[in-house]
Amino acid sequence: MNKYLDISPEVSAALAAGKPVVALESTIISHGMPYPQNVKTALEVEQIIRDNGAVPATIAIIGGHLKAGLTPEEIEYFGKKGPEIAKASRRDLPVLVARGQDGACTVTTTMMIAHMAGIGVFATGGIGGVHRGAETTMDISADLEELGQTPVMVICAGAKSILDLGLTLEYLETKGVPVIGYGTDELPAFYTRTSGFGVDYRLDTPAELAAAFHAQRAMGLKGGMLVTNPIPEEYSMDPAVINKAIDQAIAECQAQGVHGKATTPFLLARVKDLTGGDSLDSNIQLVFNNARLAARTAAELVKLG
Ligand code: PSU
Ligand code: MN
Repeated sequence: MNKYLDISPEVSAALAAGKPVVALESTIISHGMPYPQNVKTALEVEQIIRDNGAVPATIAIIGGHLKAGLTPEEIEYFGKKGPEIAKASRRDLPVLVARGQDGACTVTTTMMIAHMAGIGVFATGGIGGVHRGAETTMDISADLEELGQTPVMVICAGAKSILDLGLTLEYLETKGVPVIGYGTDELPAFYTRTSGFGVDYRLDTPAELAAAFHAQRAMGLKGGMLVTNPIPEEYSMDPAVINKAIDQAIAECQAQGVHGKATTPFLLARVKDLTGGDSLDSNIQLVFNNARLAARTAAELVKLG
């Protein structure tokens, strides 16, 4: 175990006892939602995981330590500081850790730290992917590379159409990442249940998800698994409304020359502002939905040894 890894006593005890644990990211707290909804949501997500029989492990970098399992005070700190906390992807870890700084973990770094800690299942909202226009900008999220090399199951609500969903699926195919639809044959597009793109496999129960991931790990295959769980019908949004906001956000992003790690947070914030509170509400509900599924899947996974 590396000396920078710091697993909370509760998470450490759960892992040692073979109990189910679910990892959660912290970029969604610091960069993905406004304060105080971010803190309220993060704490509720942890409660939902407990209510469904697993232990939550929110993952972040604090003072240069890779933390698996935060206290409510630490979650409040990440929520309140918001974007002042560096968004930490794989390339940021060495310098942040060496300097003893804080970092909000993206899907990439949450997968890395979850794996270091021995946690196999991770719930979030949406993943990064191949951006629209990537054929000239080369903006492809490190999340896709991580899915190609780190054995963690990521349960999300699909990807937002701020991305090129077709190219994102092509990239995942190249990297050998199974894309699973939970109860659906179609890739969900975060705010909406459909996208027009098919997934690789449809699985219908937490036990089936656990069995597939168990087989992947037992074969020693490197790489993760992407489970896409459609937003509950009652919270899904009108595709015309959301797509209009996304198109406008992308146009503003290009006009303002936003690039690099700032692109995704910029687009997410603009889409939220342009659609009022509706998209934030949907965003919160889909994270709850993913947390429930992750806890149940982690509970099935521990039965397989
Ligand atoms: N997409 C979302 N919500 C998010 C993110 C992406 O719908 O909160 C965050 C996640 O932390 C993800 C990161 O890992 O943005 C991807 O950033 P980038 O595109 O810069 O790799
Ligand atoms: Mn990028």
